[in-house]
Amino acid sequence: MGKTIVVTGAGGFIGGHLVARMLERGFHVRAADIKPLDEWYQVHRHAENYAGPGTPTKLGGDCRDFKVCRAICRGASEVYQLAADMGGMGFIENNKALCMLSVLTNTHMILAAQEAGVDRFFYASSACVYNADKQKDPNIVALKEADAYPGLPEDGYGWEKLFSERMCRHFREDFGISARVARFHNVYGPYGTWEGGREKAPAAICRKVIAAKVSGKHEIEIWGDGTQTRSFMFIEDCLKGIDLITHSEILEPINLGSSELVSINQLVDIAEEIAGVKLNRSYKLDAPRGVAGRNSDNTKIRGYLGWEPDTRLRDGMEKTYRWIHDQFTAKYTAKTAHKSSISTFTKGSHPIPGDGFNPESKNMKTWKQGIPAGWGEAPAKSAKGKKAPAKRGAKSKRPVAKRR
Ligand code: NAD
Ligand code: GDC
Repeated sequence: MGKTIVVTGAGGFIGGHLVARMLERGFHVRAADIKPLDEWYQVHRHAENYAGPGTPTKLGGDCRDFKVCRAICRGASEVYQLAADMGGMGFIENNKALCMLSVLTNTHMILAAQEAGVDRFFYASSACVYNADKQKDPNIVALKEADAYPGLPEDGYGWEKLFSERMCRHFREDFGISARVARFHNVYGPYGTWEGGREKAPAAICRKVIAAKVSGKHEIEIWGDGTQTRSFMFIEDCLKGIDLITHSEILEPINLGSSELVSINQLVDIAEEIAGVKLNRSYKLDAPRGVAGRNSDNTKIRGYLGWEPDTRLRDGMEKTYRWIHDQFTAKYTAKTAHKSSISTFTKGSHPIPGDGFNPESKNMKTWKQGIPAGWGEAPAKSAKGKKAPAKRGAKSKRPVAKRR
């Protein structure tokens, strides 16, 4: 048996593809994800799968738990840290605390990888680390790596990524781990999130166009005014880039993204053309919108590798559309198609002055997701005469701010 490779977030979009790639190459793969196996986009039976509750391994796949990280990293040659609680703009704008909790996963994984003495540790960062002031114009100048500083990243998710990039750097400098970091720019393709609230624009637009076609109601709702610009990277390019960067001597965080800039209106044009329909467009201006413009400056990656992501958006979208179409028609009919667009996160959040709650947060009750599995509450019963320890989450006497 060859090398042992660890992929976390393996039940997700990029992780599922990466496990497939590693198995094709004959490696022994440990695949971990917090989700139960039946919710993974791709389950590879030849991998050693560590999944959420109710699935084969006793240990589970929650990488916030150091025990899990240690077990999956033992004896491994390479670790790909992709696990993160994340999604498209709808999710990350309204769930900043959950996004930030991913630092726990990143921290435990790099500690475990360091302890295991791995040859390579790959960390999936994001274009969301870039300074917001440099992304205020749809006709954006493409972002080069230095534009991450001075730090003003996407609130919540971007700070988590920037902090964790920095941690990789200091673990490398101080402890010698061979860490490599890529800043992914919006990745799309088959076997990823296409409904439910965490989906990103390429999948969301495909789904909306398919719903319009299937239902015969030729309308589409677009978040923002449609002039905002992005570049989108096809999954095959992402996988190639991960491989090249991991096995390179590139020590700094580097862009891994397409430089084909389009507006969201143009993205809709492409999906309509693939579907062979023309839809009436409406624009939801209070929806999560993110930055006005974002593109990847690929000077560095071309310089280092003589390569950059080059799949044409039209070609990648065709493959993505076909896959989502199959998923959609397996689940919805003409009568039920409208239900596919019911998402929990259709409103953008607003900065909160002072010390308040985010009134649009839909996950007020899920903060406990940050407590690693197995760190149960202290037993309620106590020895006779002794005061029982306070339960975690028990009501404190301290006054708490009221929800607005
Ligand atoms: P995804 O949401 O499809 O996959 C992430 C997976 O991580 C999910 O399956 C989730 O269940 C899992 N996860 C969350 N918390 C976990 C935990 N505590 N333990 C184990 N697993 C956990 O996302 P993706 O698109 O495949 O993204 C993979 C990585 O790439 C993430 O780190 C993400 O931040 C980064 N990234 C992605 C994009 C993109 O456009 N897809 C862009 C920039 C960065
Ligand atoms: O969600 P996203 O793909 O994330 O949105 C791109 C743009 O498309 C936004 O301006 C959004 O308002 C617009 N949009 C229009 N309609 C829709 O129906 C829709 N759904 C969605 N989701 N968007 C719509 C992403 C992050 C990722 C990741 C990458 C890195 O930001 O969400 O987590 O890190 O960036 O590049 P985007 O590109 O803003």
